[in-house]
Amino acid sequence: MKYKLISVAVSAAFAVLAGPAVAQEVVKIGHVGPLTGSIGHLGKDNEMGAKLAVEELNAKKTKIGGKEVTFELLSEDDAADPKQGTAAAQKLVDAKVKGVIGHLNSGTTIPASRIYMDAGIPQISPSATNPKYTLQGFKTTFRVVANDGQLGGTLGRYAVKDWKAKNIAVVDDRTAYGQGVADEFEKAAKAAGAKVVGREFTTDKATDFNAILTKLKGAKPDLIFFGGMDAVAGPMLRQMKQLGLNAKFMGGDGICTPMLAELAGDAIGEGTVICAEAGGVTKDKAANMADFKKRFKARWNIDVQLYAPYTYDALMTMVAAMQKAGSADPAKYLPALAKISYDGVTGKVSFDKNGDIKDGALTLYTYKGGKRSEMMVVK
Ligand code: ABU
Repeated sequence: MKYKLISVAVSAAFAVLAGPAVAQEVVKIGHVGPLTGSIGHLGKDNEMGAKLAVEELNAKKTKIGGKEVTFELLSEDDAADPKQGTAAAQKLVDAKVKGVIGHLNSGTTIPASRIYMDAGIPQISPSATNPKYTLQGFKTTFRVVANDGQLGGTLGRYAVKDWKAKNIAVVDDRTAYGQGVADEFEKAAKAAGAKVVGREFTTDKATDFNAILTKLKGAKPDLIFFGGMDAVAGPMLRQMKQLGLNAKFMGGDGICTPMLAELAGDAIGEGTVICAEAGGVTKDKAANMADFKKRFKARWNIDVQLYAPYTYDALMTMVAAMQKAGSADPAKYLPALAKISYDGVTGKVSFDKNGDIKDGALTLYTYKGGKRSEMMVVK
């Protein structure tokens, strides 16, 4: 009994010396993308990029304002649907996240951005490319990739000047992204001297393109540009081959995945499909990107599809701003985020007055031997 009393007294004395236990701050960060549906592979790619960033930050015991914090990723599925996108955004605001990485699609990112803006929560999209996203006058919207103006403009000029296309047809999926990038492409291709011999549209859920492709075949295009995602472009390429429509094929970042080759099968051709990712690393940064891809593969046992490195960098950039401000309070770190200069695996991340990445690059790819193959990085 006497020993027990002494032990209780010693414990109490240590507790007084150590002071009260302080719970470590948990910083919640939201992520949103389509985790289900036809482009679920792209949403999961982004999610894995964000999760890897959080795991690495927690493993190295990251501090904000001199105190160690734990990051928690709250990931939501918007299924690439604008309504589900706004519902997911409200859920994250209610859960009191300190920032959001997402969404993946322009069609979900733009409506969700008003909800984050109203709540004062910074949002960085790693993949939404419609220019309207950052042109709404919101202080909370940022993106770490180039936009559809750069994508469509560069591809339009390349199609005519380098790929020598003369008669071009344009198809889009009527989403904010697909229509936007197709319009920019058409504008640039016409300005470079091409004739647009057909303009058709489909949806982001369509699987049968025979009617529009048959119509376009009659117009004899030497190149078809598609504004949309890989899940639609793959079957479209297969149906072009079945119909004997032997035009070259071009698209923006939405089709520019290793998965496109699987979806298209042998209709992917040898150097007859060109697409562009809305980012890219110059040779001096290539080692960082290669190292990221190795870590990603080691962690998830799968290769990067498209924007996982950009999602990783978006999250790391947000945390760098929190560290600079010494606070995860959105009102305190938002000014630091607007002025940030962060060296990421995708290159330098800093933003212009609208929240668009400064000095954004593009990477042009083609497909050879059933694999995506890099052609060049352009600024
Ligand atoms: N940038 C391509 C895919 C995402 C979007 O809708 O913008």
